[in-house]
Amino acid sequence: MSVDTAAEVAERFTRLYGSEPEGVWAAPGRVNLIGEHTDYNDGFVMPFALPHTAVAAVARREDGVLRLHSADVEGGVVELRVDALAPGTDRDWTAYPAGVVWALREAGHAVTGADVHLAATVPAGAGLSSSAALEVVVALALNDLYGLGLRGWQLARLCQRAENVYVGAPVGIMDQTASACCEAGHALFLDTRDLSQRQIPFDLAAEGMRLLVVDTRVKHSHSEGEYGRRRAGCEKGAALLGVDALRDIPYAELDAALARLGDEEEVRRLVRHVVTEDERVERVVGLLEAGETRAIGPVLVEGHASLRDDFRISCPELDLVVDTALAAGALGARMTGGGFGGSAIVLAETADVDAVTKAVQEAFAAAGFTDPRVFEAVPAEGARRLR
Ligand code: GAF
Repeated sequence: MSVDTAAEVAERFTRLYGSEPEGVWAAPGRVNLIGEHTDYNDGFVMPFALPHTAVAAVARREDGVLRLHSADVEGGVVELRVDALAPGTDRDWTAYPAGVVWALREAGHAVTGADVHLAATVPAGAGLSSSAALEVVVALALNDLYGLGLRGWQLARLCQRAENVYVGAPVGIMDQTASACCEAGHALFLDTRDLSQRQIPFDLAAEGMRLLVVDTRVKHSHSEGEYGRRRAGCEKGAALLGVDALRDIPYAELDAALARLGDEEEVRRLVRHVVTEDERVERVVGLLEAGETRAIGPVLVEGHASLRDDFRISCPELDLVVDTALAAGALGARMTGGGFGGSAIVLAETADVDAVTKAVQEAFAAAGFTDPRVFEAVPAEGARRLR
């Protein structure tokens, strides 16, 4: 997001509300390199930030009024009272920013109101965390303006609470932490149990490779119910195995754990995915730190097979991206994010990018699927103040 664009967002704020904003902030969407559906099992993830962001121009208010406006949604300014915000009362886009205000106030922070104007470039419904970007940008702006002194991971926890309780979506902590804490040129190795983090240098271009995001344009329909079902199944698995979370099952003890699950076929599949996925994240970190970047390709493919066959959250479009990209010479590919649609990532040699892109587009056309949106993803900055 250029400074010019931040100025435009500020100008629109001024036209809308009749006075200037106190500042402009941005928070990115993300792709996840590896570590899917591990975050609500206290496991490992490895997202990086996209250059696509949610941008917010914000000013404080002292009269208890919260005014919200989005350049991306028709319907004008929505006016709410901060002391009337209550979980489950809002089914609209405003639930994300309002939920953040609710979560901050619930945690004891004296947020007395705000005027907010938002504009986002993160594609919505593409599995690229547009809602986390919306939450984090508002949280960061209010943190700065109200002098709350909260760190990135603390803002992420509050945003997750907003989404879990206020919006009612049982998501983990990955997306909010990615948006708040990622750094340009790096993937974020995150332990979701204690939110300890390591920034892993991830500069594919320097090594002659590229990472493509393929948005299948399949909106993840029914995903909320299915997501919650997977999460409940994982929690059941942990309870049956007598651990706090599936993260506590060591990879070396997976077979023994699966044997103990007896005829719980579905739970066995979910457990196998989560435990092997945590191991894949650790393997990818090891390979990247050893400079063996090309070798992560097959690990990404293993991860996709596990999500498709064990976790059962892929769809024909995502499988087609992976199969076609690999057949056209890609080093690796997998679905990314919550599943049931959304996006896949493809790791390819720079020289193969055009051929891989063309192959995927042609395969989609031949299958009668909507033309996918393909773009290159370079790890970008996390949430920040623009002006
Ligand atoms: C969605 C959720 F929001 C994340 O918390 C995570 O569980 C992800 O799906 C799957 O890895 O993006």
